[in-house]
Amino acid sequence: AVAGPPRISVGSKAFTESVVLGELATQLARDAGTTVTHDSALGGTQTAWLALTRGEIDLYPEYTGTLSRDILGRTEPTTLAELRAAVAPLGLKISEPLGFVNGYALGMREERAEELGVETISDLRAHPSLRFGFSSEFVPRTDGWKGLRAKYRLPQTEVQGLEHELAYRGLASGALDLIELYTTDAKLSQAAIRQLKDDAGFFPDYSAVILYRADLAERAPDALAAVRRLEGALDEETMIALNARVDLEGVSEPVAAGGLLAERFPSA
Ligand code: PBE
Repeated sequence: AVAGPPRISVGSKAFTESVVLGELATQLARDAGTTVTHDSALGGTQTAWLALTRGEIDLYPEYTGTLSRDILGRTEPTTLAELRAAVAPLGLKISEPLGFVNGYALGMREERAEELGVETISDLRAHPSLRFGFSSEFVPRTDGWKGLRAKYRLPQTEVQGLEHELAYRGLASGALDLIELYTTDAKLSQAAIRQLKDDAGFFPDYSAVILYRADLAERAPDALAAVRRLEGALDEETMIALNARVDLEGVSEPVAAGGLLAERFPSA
């Protein structure tokens, strides 16, 4: 075999935070002397997962709840150890948690929620004509609208699929009454939005982790060690601030990621 410098490929899903996390991993691995391509914003969860299992990418940022429910089809809460055992036969490993949770939640404009007296997801049952706007991946997911409407017996039928980036605008304009939030969305802090209480405990925990191919440990040990510096290194506040750099200030993901690394991970 030709022993060249190691090459790896990082993937990310098509939303701001995933691309930023992919960039953080990419730049850390590059600083460790690895040739890295970032296949950025590949698509939804299933697309990224398929690319990983096929070996088209070596790692991508994922969330424990997404892995458990959407990828592995689990219906009961799973521990990280159980998730690790489930992916090991596929030649995959899971990092330690990066340090923050980006969960799903349902949100309404504060004013509208107040006017209708909606505080919990159960309260939505009394308002069947509300217009919902969800990202297209959320609609069919068992940990998304599909499971939610069954669990809470929600009657709404006006459900529109849209890009998550456009959802907040729909709420603001009044075109939509309710959207699904990602709890680390930068736009959440900007608008007066009420996060409805998940009173039936429907949503699982969505801790951010790096999912990677087990053979990376032999193929590119330095890159893997560098990427794993992200473990425990990103708290919720840091992640929201990174998302804000991109979504509110218009900075590119590579620049936002590079800024954090320069500040927190100055290379030796
Ligand atoms: N989440 C919330 C979604 C998107 C944001 C982390 C649960 C996911 O990527 O699975």
